Amino acid sequence: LPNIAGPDLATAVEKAVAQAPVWDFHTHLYTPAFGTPMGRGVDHDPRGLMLWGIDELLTYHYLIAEVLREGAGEGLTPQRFYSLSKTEQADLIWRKLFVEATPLSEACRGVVTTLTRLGLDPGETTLDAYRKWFAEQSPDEQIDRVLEIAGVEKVTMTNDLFDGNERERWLADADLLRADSRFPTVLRFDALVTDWEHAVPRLQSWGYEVDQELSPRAIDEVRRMLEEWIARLRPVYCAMSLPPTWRFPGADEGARCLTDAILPACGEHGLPLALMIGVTRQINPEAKLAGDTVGAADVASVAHLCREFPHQRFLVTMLSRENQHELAVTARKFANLTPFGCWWFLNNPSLIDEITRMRLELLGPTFIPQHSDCRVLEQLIYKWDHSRRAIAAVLGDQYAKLADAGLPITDRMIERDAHRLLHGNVASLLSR
Ligand code: REL
Ligand code: ZN
Repeated sequence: LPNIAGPDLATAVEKAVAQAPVWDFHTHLYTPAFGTPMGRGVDHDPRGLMLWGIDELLTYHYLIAEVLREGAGEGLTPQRFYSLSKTEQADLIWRKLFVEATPLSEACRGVVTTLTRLGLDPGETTLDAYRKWFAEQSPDEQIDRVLEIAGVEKVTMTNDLFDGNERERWLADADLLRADSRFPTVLRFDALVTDWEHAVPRLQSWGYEVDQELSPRAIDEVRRMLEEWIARLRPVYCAMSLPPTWRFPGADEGARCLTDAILPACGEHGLPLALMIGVTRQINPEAKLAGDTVGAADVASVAHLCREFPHQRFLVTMLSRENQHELAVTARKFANLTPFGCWWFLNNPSLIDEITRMRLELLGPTFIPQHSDCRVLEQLIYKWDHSRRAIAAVLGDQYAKLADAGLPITDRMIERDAHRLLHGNVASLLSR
């Protein structure tokens, strides 16, 4: 087999990574079956969960955080921003971040990439032309189009037990599960571990006999609830996001919920548990979804968990840059731990580059380099476009070093690794 070297090597890697189908491990995307606020040929549902189109793209909370900075000089406050209609918010964001300023940030550049790859001119001064184009699309066709452009095969959802809107939809429609096999489900339940106090009245209102003390009876009831929702959703894994203060072992009700109800349920059904650690919610509550921040968390807690539950698969992403090295080293110690993604504030090319290099050097191909965390369908286009480029650059450099070390690099190798990193590792972890 031919040995590829020099510029040909970089090109071959870029091509293989660009073409490998993606299994996106974590998103907040939905299908039209969950309702959608807009689109040709559907009943509009203002509370629908499937977000897509230009107004949603522009009112992404990453961009809200940015417009609150740009607009502060002319008196824009979070209260004032949120008092506007969605259309007005999008108009304001377009004007402040794209017309009156150069869209230099990663989240802004993402909108430019997305519009361009949809065949639209990203240089419009108003949103009229974009709105007209999106209004002509049907949500189903748009899903097909976006998955095709982005090269994404599976879009793993986040199905949150504590989201009342989504919960009602699952209870009302048993067929939701069969809606679209490209969108696997995930059972998410942060509050069981992070906020037991407020979880109790919610669970009680749903008919579970739980108490603040988390009595043995309450543990059984949490188990019963998890069993019911696992049966209803058939999730590919269970998930939680946790604050930087989270510690394991712990003595509080949340820690007991984890060890006595959640992990036994995962064990029973062979479900991996994903932990997203390091988010401090609402550091600036007025900014709402744009008001969450990052804090360095405790990797030793992850190690303890992996040691105490050796048969449980853990998929872990951490939000702070400071935790990345220790997490990768910990994964060398525990084969039941797989690091995934460059989450949220880490989803920037410079940080993806650094983190992916570190992981590749420490773990070889045994990790999941990226997930998109998209909230709006079309974001798949830019998140994967930008991430693929960053991953290809890192992989290309690593092959060049391997070639220098004396190993001929072949197309077969490159394709195998690109496929593994973008798809295969997720598929095999979720089907084990
Ligand atoms: O799943 C999560 O907890 C986070 O990814 C989200 O809460 C966050 O707002 C998301 O949009 C970040 O990318
Ligand atoms: Zn997320």
